[in-house]
Amino acid sequence: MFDSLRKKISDAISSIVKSEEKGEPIPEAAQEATQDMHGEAVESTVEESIDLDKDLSDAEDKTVGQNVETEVTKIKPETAVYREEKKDEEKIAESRKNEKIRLSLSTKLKGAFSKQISLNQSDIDNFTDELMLTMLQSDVSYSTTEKFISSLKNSLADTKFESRNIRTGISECMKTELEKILEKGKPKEQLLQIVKAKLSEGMKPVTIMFLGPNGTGKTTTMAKIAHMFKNNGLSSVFSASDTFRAAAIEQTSFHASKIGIPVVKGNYGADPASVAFDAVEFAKAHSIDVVLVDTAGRQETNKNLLNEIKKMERVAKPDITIYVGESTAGNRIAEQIAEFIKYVKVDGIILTKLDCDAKGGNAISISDVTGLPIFFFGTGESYDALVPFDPSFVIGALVSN
Ligand SMILES: Nc1nc2c(ncn2[C@@H]2O[C@H](COP(=O)(O)OP(=O)(O)OP(=O)(O)O)[C@@H](O)[C@H]2O)c(=O)[nH]1
Ligand SMILES: [Mg+2]
Repeated sequence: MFDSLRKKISDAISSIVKSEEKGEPIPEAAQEATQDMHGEAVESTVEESIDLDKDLSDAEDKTVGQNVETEVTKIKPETAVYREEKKDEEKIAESRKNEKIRLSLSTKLKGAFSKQISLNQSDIDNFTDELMLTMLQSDVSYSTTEKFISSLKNSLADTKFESRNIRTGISECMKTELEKILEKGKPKEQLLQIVKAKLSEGMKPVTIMFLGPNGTGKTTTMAKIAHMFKNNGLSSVFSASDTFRAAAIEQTSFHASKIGIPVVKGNYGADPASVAFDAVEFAKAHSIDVVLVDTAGRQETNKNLLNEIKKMERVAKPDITIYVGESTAGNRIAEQIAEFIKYVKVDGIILTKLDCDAKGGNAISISDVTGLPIFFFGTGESYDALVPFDPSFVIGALVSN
């Protein structure tokens, strides 16, 4: 589902942990430092620190009983640590085979002599510049990307990484920062629980209105929700309140008969708010638990249609209003929702078509920009193709170890 973004994030991490390092010229001062310590220049990759260890033990043997230079004396304790970890190193080296660290020279040197390293600012900048581009290309909005990158930079700068396991360390930092954003979109309660709670408080029927731009999947999603409610013992009625688009009423009726629930409909051109009002009355008269109100698609730029939905809100008095958007819609979606919210109160979001080459990034922006719960992802055209939103699912899908 999030294949594209996951691959790009993984590539971005791999740019810092890359399988084939392109040789970097070693500055003269650093060359002198390494020559002083080992008698010859070393390629300062982690993998080669095993050879470096050998060099160091040779150096120690040769210097026994002599007046050794302070620099050699200084690295003796670290050499002992490396010896103790030799077995672990071999296992890790085996698993990582050709993996070398493409980091700045100073970081590599630190990594060669210490179990833990900090990334220096240029490593962090290189990595986050690449990641920023990746996120923007993957439909995360600019403001969210900027905020994420800025806190990730702080987190990377504050973290000491296991020098043998930098990839995992960076992934963990990214997961934590993503979690902070996506947690905002995590529903405190699932839709079914919210409806059941309202019913148990005596609120019957519970009215749910679906709105959003054209063709996002509002009607299909409403049918999926009715199917889910039915499977959980709740009765529903559809309000065919898209009285505008050709065949919309027939589409709603078709779903109603397939699922086995009633539908209240008017004529094309009828006031959608009055159809919704009738549906609520029908539900009251027939002791139906939930009224599901379909609405015509509308763009966030059409003020007249946004005012129409405002009227529907006034007349039908929905208890829950759900914005249905496409996860394929790019990073504009967060701004679109923000525009709708100026006219109607939106309680939650469902993102459809996650199965259709969605890059996945806009779930991150939506959580960040709107702070609204994302109830579900739509993952196909069948009635059960509805997956509850779970930040850990998204994070796991995006950032692998
Ligand atoms: N693959 C896939 N298709 C979906 C999903 N949700 C809806 N669709 C399809 O998207 C198309 C439009 O769905 P509708 O439910 O008619 O969308 P709508 O928002 O009601 O459209 P309008 O009423 O015209 O604004 C249909 O072909 C649906 O089958 C989904 O999660 N995945
Ligand atoms: Mg529709």
